[in-house]
Amino acid sequence: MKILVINGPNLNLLGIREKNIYGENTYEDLLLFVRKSAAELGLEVDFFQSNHEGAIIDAIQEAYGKYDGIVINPAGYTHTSVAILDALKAVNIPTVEVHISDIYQREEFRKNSYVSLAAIKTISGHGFKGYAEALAFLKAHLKN
Ligand code: CA2
Repeated sequence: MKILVINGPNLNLLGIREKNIYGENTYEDLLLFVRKSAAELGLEVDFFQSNHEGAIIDAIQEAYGKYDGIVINPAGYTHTSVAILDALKAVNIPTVEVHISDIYQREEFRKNSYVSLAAIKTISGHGFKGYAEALAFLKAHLKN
């Protein structure tokens, strides 16, 4: 099973600022953690990170026919992007949405997620572990 892990804007800066919200670990640490979790589950993973909405949409479109599942942390675009929602709906690849922080316990504007409308599950506030949980959920979902 092949899974594409997509991370949105500013997540490449993890571990640099806002450590109280997103933790001490860097984006490279996140990739190592997700790669290890995927190997333990017997899943193949590829990664994509971009600060640009259109590039994320291109990556979702290009995933069609190549990936069995998507794990996406759309970061700030979670709360604004109908276009990313539409792309996920268009390719119809089982998608789990992940947020490192708990978007429901922060500012009001973070409580709305457009991407949730296309996701089979949303995992929020579990830190990096949320990505491993997303992979396990996709594996179980794809087996059925
Ligand atoms: O909790 C999450 O994973 C978020 O998707 C992270 C986004 C935020 O806009 C969402 O509401 C929740 C922000 C990612 C920004 O990451 C930073 C990393 C280092 C320094 C500053 C921001």
